[in-house]
Amino acid sequence: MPAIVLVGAQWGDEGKGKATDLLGNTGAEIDYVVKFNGGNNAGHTVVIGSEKYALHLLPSGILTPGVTPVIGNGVVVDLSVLFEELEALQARGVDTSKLVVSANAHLIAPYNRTLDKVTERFLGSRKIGTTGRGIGPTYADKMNRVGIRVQDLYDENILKQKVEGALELKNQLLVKVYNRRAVAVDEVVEELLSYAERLRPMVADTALLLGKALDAGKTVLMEAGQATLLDVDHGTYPFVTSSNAISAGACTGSGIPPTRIDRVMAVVKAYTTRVGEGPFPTELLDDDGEWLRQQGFEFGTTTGRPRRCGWYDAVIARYAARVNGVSDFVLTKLDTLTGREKIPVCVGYDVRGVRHEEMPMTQTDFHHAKPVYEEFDGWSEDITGCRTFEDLPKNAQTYVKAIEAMSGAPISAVGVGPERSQMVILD
Ligand code: 2SA
Ligand code: GDP
Ligand code: MG
Repeated sequence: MPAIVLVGAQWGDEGKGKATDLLGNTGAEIDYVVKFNGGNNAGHTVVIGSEKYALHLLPSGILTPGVTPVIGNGVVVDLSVLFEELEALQARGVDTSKLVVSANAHLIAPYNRTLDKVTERFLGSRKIGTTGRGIGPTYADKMNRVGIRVQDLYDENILKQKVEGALELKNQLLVKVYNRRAVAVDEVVEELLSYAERLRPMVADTALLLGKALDAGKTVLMEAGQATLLDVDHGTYPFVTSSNAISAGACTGSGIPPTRIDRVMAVVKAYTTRVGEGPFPTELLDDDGEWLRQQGFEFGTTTGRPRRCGWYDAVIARYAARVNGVSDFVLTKLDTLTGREKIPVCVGYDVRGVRHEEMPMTQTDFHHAKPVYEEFDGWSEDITGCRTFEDLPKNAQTYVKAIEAMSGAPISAVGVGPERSQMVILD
C-alpha cells in the first residue's frame, strides 16, 4: 500500500491526528507522513498513554518513531511557530531530527498575520471566522505570485526584492484603508533570515524525495489539514480555508501524482462540528448542542474556540465520499454519543419544499437546507473498552451499520475514546 491519503470528511476536527498516529502504529508501517495543505491553522490532538500532544503545524507523524515527517510544497509555514513546536516536542523527548521541509513551501510573513486579523475585523458581520494565523493572505500572495518561499531564504537579494514586491501594495492598504503603520522591508527580511540557518538542514526537494521513496517501495501517508467542506473549491465557499483539503490537494501539495495513490481514507465524526462562520444544516443551538460540546469536549485545538455541534449528516458524508474518492471511512467519537435515548441522523435536506439527496448546487440553497432526520435508538453502556465490533452494544452496531449504508463507503475502524488504542477495527 505505497501511497495513502487521509482527509477530513466534514468541517475538520474529526480526529485526523489520531487516525494518522494509529496508522503509524498498526503494522501499516508508514515510512513518511506528509502534510500537504494549510499551516498552523490545523489542530491535531493526539493522546498517547497519559501524554497529550497538540500539534498545529507539524505533521502528526512526528510522534511516531521511525517515520519521516514531511512539510510539503502546498503548506504555508510560519517559521516562528515551526521552531516553537519543534522545541516543545524536543523538551518532551520526541525525536524531531527527521523533519523535512519543501524548498517550495510558502512562508507566512508577519504582515500576512496582521492582514488576516485586520481583514476579519474590517469585514464585521461578513467575517469568515478565520484562525487569524495569516493563512488566507499567504495563499493569496502565492496565487498573486508575490509569495515568499523557503528557498528564498538562501538568496538574500532575491528575498529582499520579493519582500519589497509583496509590500508595495500591502503597505498602501495597511496605511490608507486599515489605518495601520507601514511595514519596513528590512524588518521583515531580518526576521525571516533569523531562522534560515536553523532551517537549512531540513530543506529539500520533497517531491523528488517522495517520488524516490515510492520507487523504493516505501509507504507514504499524506495527511490533510482542515477538511472537505472547508476546501477552497469544494467546500462551503466563502466560508472555507484557502487551500485544497480534499484528496486531490495531496497531489498538488506534495508532487505525488494521482496515479500513485492507492487508498483514500476519510475520517468522519459520529456527529458533526464546525468552527468559524458559515452554513451548517444539522447545527443544534439548544441543550442538545451544548450536550455534544461538553461530552465531546468540542473546543478548538488551536484557538480554544467552542465548536458548533450538530447531528451526523449523511448528505455531507456522501459528498465527501464522492469528491475524495473515499476507499474507507474511520468513524470517530462514537463514545461521545453514549447515554442518548435517541440519535437523529440527517438523511437528506428539504430546501423550500424540495427534497435533496445530494449537496445542493448553490450556496443559497445550502443555507436554506433543513435536515430530514431518521432516528436511531441509543445505548447507555460504556463503550470505551470495546475493541471488536461484536463488543459494541447492539444499538451502537445498528447505528454504525446504518451510517455506513448511507455514507457511500465502508467503515474500516471506529473510535471509542481519545487514546491511541481506543479503536474498534472492522474486517
Ligand atoms: P483559516 O484560518 O483561514 O484557515 O480559516 C478559514 C476557515 O477554516 C476553518 N478552520 C478550521 N476549522 C476547524 N479546525 C481547524 N483547526 C483548529 C482545530 C481550529 C481552532 O483543530 O481546532 O483551534 O480554532 C481549522 N482551521 C481553519 C476556520 O474556522 C474558518 O472557518
Ligand atoms: P483533527 O483536526 O481532525 O486532527 O482533530 P482534533 O485533534 O482537532 O479534534 C479531535 C479530538 O477528538 C481530539 O481531542 C482527539 O483526542 C479526540 N478524539 C479522536 N478520536 C476520538 C474518539 O474516538 N473518541 C473520543 N472521545 N475522542 C476522540
Ligand atoms: Mg483539528
